[in-house]
Amino acid sequence: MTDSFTNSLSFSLPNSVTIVDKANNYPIIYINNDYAQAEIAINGAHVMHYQPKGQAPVLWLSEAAVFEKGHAIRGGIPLCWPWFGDHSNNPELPAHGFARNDSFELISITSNAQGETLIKLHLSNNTFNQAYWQEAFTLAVDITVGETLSVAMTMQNNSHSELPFSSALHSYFTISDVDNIVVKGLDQTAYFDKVKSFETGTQQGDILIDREIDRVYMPSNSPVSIIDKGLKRTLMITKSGSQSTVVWNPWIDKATAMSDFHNSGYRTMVCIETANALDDTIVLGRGESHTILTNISLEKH
Ligand code: TA6
Repeated sequence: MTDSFTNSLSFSLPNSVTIVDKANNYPIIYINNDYAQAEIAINGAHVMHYQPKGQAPVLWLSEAAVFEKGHAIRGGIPLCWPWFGDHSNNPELPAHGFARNDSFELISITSNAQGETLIKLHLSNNTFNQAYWQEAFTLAVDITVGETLSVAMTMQNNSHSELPFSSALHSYFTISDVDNIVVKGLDQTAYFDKVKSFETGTQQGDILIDREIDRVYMPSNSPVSIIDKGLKRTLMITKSGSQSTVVWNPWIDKATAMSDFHNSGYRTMVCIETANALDDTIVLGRGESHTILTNISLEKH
């Protein structure tokens, strides 16, 4: 039986794709192609699961995640837009903007000649986001599920003046345990340490996760990798349209304080976020657009 959402589409789905409500009016795109299984919530255009064939899941998802409109899913790849972190002028506004909580329009789902699944979703001004942002915009999200997971977010300024946008593809990665991994690729990179009131520092060598870490590394446009001895694999994150990379693990106290973050979850996750954060804010003139892209792949040891 096809879901009512599927029946409402103006296009037919590839055989490797179904769409089913996970909760009331909360459709999820389920993909099972030759390369991987993946799950994408249409709400928030949120990739919540990506698991290459024969591998453990690549993206981490909290056991306490909440699936309801207006609440960001804890895990996967939340879209932080049109601002990253707290709003610079109004702390009342939702952290990380509204895109991750908003209802996107599903534009197309196709398979390419290589058997990858391509998903396109759009967001523009609506009654929900008008409360937070009154400027005209479009936000296009293009997701490719294959041997590599690719997520591209294209923001367009349709207003009559230039506008600043900060953003992040806030990727949560599954690891075997914080004791088993190192993060490579940011050696000698400057960072702002949000745990120490944005104190600056320079990364010395690989990053070990042995306490709360919340750092914005910049300028950072090189590949970052998570070497996981426990899962005997390396996760590789490459990107474009981004000069800042955020590394985050809440550790015990912050994880316990978040109701949608299961308490021991901090041990099996780390965020490596492809961002336009802090001084890497993008200023777009009238009609201009910018794309931020992250590519995620893995190598077995
Ligand atoms: O990207 C790291 C961060 O900005 C942390 O400071 C923490 O707030 C995290 O994002 C999660 O934010 P959220 O609003 O999803 O709980």
